[in-house]
Amino acid sequence: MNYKESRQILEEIKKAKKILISCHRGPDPDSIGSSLALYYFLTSLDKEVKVVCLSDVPDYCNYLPSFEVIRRIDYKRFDFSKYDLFIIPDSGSWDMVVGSDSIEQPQIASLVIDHHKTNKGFGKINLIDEKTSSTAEILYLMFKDLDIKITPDIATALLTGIIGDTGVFQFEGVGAKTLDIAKNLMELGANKDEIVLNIYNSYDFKLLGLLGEVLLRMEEDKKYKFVWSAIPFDIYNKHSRPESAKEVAATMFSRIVKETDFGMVMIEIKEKSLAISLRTRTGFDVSKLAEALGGGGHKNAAGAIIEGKGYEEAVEEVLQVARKLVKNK
Ligand SMILES: [Mn+2]
Repeated sequence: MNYKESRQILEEIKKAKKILISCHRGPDPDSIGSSLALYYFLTSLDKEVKVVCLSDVPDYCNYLPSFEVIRRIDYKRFDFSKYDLFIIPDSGSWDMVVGSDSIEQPQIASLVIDHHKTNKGFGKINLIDEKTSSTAEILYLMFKDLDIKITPDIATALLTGIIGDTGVFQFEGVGAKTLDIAKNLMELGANKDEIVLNIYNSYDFKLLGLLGEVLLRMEEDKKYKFVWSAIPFDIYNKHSRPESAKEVAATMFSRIVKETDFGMVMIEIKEKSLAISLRTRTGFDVSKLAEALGGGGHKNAAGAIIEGKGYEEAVEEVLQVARKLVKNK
């Protein structure tokens, strides 16, 4: 057995008739792939399943079958009472699911399956393994525990999560175990080339203008060894506010400069709301920085949002917190 929780999770699933699955806000390939892998499995058991998300779902994962079942919902008005089980993959906190701490968790049984280091376990059952590359990898190990048949669709959804969360196996710490699972998923029918083409080589041309702005504004802090770039709302708005911009920019540009340890991309996504995306270059734990800024994530990739402060003030705060953390490291 990989996980002692696997059996318990299956028992909860067997008991339930109507199951709700939620992606996290601003869903990424791991969130979408893990949610759909669960959807394929649960519908094969004849469960009634609904997959929901707080945000718009980026269409780069639309090669996954039944992608269109994922519905954007407003959690403030959502009626949970119709469901008897709530499965939450890849969300490090309740806030990541609903976008606000002021919305209470519903009374129905919940399963939290996740690999975020900062996850404190907010479900009835929590399967949290921070040593895995992705939630998709946890699901693979859980399906193996339970002798669940991994169909080509499940394999493709799980490999989507792994490829998304490892930057195509690039990130530090991605090792033989993850590559072995990826190999198994390919043998089970996952199409690696289709996944990479759709996730990494299919950007909207309009996004390039904003990526150009990120590069032009990038600065290097030589003393504290990081790079950073900040985009105010008017520039973001001028480039039609692409939701994936900060993750794409952070992954592409913030971990490639020699003699730096990490990088930050900050985008003012609406007035007084600065979203920060962090990536490590050398293993500097950016989840600690994200936590110090009120966010969370992984050692390699993390994020936060500063709300209620003006642009200049928020950017200055991020820089100060980063410098202080490096100094005390
Ligand atoms: Mn993930």
